[in-house]
Amino acid sequence: TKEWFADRLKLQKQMENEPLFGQYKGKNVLIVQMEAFQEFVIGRSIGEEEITPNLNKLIGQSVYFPNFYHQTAQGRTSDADLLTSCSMHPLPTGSAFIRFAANEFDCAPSIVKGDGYDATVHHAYDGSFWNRNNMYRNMDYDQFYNIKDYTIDEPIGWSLGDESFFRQTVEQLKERNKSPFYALTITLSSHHPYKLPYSNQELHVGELQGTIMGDYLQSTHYVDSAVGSLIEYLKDAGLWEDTILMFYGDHDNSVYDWTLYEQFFGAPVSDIDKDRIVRKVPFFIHLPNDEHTGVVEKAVGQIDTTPTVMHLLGIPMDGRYLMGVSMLSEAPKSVVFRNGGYTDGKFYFVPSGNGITGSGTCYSINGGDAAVTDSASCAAGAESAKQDLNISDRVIENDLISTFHDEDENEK
Ligand code: GP9
Repeated sequence: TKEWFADRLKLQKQMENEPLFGQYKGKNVLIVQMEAFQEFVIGRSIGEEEITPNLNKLIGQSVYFPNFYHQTAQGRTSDADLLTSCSMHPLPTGSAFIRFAANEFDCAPSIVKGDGYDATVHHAYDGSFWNRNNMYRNMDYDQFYNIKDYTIDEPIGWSLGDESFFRQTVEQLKERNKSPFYALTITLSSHHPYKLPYSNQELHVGELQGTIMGDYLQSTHYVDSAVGSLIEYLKDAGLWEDTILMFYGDHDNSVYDWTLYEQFFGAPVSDIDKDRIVRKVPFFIHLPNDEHTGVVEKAVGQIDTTPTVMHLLGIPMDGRYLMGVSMLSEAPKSVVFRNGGYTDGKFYFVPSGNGITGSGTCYSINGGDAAVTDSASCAAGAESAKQDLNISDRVIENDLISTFHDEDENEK
């Protein structure tokens, strides 16, 4: 298992010789994990209205990854957090946040703190949900701002509307007055069942009005306007030009009535497209002064998020046990899904049944098009996906990162 990480480190180290490495050393990092926010709404309109006008504009000023996949399983939002912050796969059953919160992980907050960062996490809900109180303490955050730290002055859905959540979060960061900071913010307003108060339903969804898809589009439109406000709050606080801002969706929206998608797209959806729509969430990075804009088509996943942060901040990954590779690096790597499927951008493998047998359908991908191809083309990739998942499970279930750290310490 440790040899696997030694091999992975070779791939991870490639970023150290690439031009972006350390270009944003010492900048603040603000990460926005958006609840159930899927890629298919980005850049789309309904009637004459853009669903996500603020994100669309910001994406044009950012590095955007349209082929970014969520890799979550039963632990849903907590899996997204584990994948992005700690660069490990979710468990086959349950949530690592609940089952293994006492284990050692190399998560982003503990890494950046070694470089002098103040690390906080912000989520306007009960701190015990997904066992966050315990897990965040273990992840070494300096503070977890939860429901108790927010005034519920905009009641939406489960708790506080994202608009007010962002305003109060920026106030919290201002009040801390620590520089540089690393902050993870987890939104909630677009949580299932997506029912917004009537006064917040600003989109005209036509025939989808009154359906779960119509409600979902309304809620993503609301989140988008909250993001527009977040940008203004950051500018007003004088933080905009000193902050790397990252956005990603945590998981799919659990709307599986495909007739509603077909109604929305105005076209039939094939089986492979269904798989891809469910797994794709947006990911983009806004860099200070709108630097380095563009669309990066490569296939990347949530597990690659913390290595990407390290790439920009110039923090080497030696002695750390992370499974991802920077999305900004040229190093080749595929995206592995918990069901044993994977994609490397050229092929996309959908396992059949429970994924244990290794059989399934192999598709060759050409931009938006996908065609069934010879299963041999996916055999090596599927085998390697299985290995990655086994390694991750073995590490988490046996607290192996703690053992690795002890061994490394003894070897010094
Ligand atoms: C609750 C929130 C929702 O705190 O993060 O989690 P989910 O139900 O989407 O996993």
